Amino acid sequence: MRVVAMLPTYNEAGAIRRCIEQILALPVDAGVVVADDQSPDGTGRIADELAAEHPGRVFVLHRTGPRGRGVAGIDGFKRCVQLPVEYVVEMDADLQHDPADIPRLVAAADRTGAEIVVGSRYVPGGGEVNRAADRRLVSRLANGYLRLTLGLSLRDCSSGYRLFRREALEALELETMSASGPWILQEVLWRAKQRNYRIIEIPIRFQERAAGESKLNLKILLRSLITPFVLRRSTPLGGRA
Ligand SMILES: Nc1nc2c(ncn2[C@@H]2O[C@H](COP(=O)(O)OP(=O)(O)O)[C@@H](O)[C@H]2O)c(=O)[nH]1
Ligand SMILES: [Mg+2]
Repeated sequence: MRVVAMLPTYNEAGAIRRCIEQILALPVDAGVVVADDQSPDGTGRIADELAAEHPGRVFVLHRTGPRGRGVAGIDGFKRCVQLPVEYVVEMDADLQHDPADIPRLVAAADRTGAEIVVGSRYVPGGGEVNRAADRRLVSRLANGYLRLTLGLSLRDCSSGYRLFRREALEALELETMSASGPWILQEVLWRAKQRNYRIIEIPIRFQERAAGESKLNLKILLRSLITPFVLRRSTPLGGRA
């Protein structure tokens, strides 16, 4: 396997099968790690079925204890870096991130040698498809703010669709990350910046959800917005991205 996709899941029964099947059918040799938090809708069971259908290519973590996009993502990453792959891709399991973009993420990393390739909504050619104007505006504003407060030159700081070189991901010291929720996305960028990683962006079209519900809420948004200050306090001297 050349690349493994890490899918954090909570109640994604409506999309998980199609998402995984599309990843496995790609022209790159790809596997999947699912990090499920005991989804009440049976997402974990569907993932287990796929693991049985594709032995050695689909792995499922059934997490116990506190749930969250952050902690689940870290556990998923830890499983991924144990696999002999070149690249790890994190993405939503709800098909808002199109699996067909994975080969372009891989090609960009191959071409540039960058440690991280971000699937970006805010570079030319990228965007959001069929999304409500208010959600688009919130994403935009939050992004501009995160860019400034994290001190990054990245256009899309809250994209959950990103590729990492496996060794570079491992070197971020996953076990010492603290974010429990989706603000893990910013913590990872912050660590990458401190290590002077090269982060590049390629355009993606972010889709509206076809099934299931977003877990994003006001509390998560506010927590994400204070994250840069929490990170700065813990590690004041960042390098340059
Ligand atoms: N394991 C796990 N996954 C989660 C949790 N919250 C969200 N996710 C997953 O993280 C991804 C992004 O979440 P989503 O609600 O789609 O965020 P949005 O795209 O910003 O609306 C999806 O695959 C979710 O199923 C959680 O608490 N635990
Ligand atoms: Mg989503």
